[in-house]
Amino acid sequence: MPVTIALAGNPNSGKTTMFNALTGSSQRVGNWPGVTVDKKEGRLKKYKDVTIIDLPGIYSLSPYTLEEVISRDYLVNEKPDVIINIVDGSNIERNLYLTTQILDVGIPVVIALNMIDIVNKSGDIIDIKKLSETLSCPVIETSAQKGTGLEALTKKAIELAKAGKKGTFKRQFSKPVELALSNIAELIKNNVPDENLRWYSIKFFERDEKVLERITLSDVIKGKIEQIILACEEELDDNSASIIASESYEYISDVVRSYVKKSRSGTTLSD
Ligand code: GDP
Ligand code: K
Ligand code: MG
Repeated sequence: MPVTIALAGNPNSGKTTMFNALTGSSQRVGNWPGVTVDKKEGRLKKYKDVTIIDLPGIYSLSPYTLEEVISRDYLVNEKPDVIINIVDGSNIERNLYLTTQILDVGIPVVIALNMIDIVNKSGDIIDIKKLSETLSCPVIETSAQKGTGLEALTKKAIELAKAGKKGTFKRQFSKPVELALSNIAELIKNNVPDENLRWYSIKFFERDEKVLERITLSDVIKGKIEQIILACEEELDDNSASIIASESYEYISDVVRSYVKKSRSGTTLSD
């Protein structure tokens, strides 16, 4: 069975190094449709039927930059079988912002906790098991530069792709937001793919224009969604997109506080 793996991660997380290590000389560079951003594709070494797509380096899946739009369109519309999310372990808190958004999409994800050589040298300790449980996805320690962990990473990615199960991650937003999301989900569930329902509910809640353009809903439904959003905005006294962003940062900082122990000043593990 042919498998397509997408590599996604922040700039400087080691994506190019990882892509080169995984694909060797089998790379082809083209363009994403209609734009001049490079699209790199390759075959996984020793696996002729495994294609790896290198997505542009991004900090989030918001609709604001060309790179973000390319990445989200690819993940949501083209649907790779599995996503390898490269996380710079030495900058974990910043990198996890993109991770939560990738997990929301609903495609199976494996996290490559990269730069693990730097993490280990620094003496920081990341509780991989707890992190993996919390995010409901496998976390594999890698050093793209030294070539460690890559075999385990690709093995896990192929295994998930072949199992064909959708992601099960569901972070809890605050009660008013969860209520709004489930009401929105009820209204849009016949218009969007099942596996992406959570993603679309969040995007509708954020009034994400790119999504509003793509998914056709009746004016009545649109009006109902707007009422749901307005009620939540009134209750939380903030606009919907910034509610999602600030609750995301809170969630990530909780995760990091619980599962990452910094070696030096300012230990982040609570007590
Ligand atoms: P990209 O922007 O995500 O494509 O990142 P690059 O692959 O260009 O990597 C950024 C820098 O980090 C380069 O200098 C790499 O050699 C280095 N790098 C990548 N992966 C690792 C790793 O696992 N450990 C260490 N120590 N350095 C790495
Ligand atoms: K770079
Ligand atoms: Mg790069």
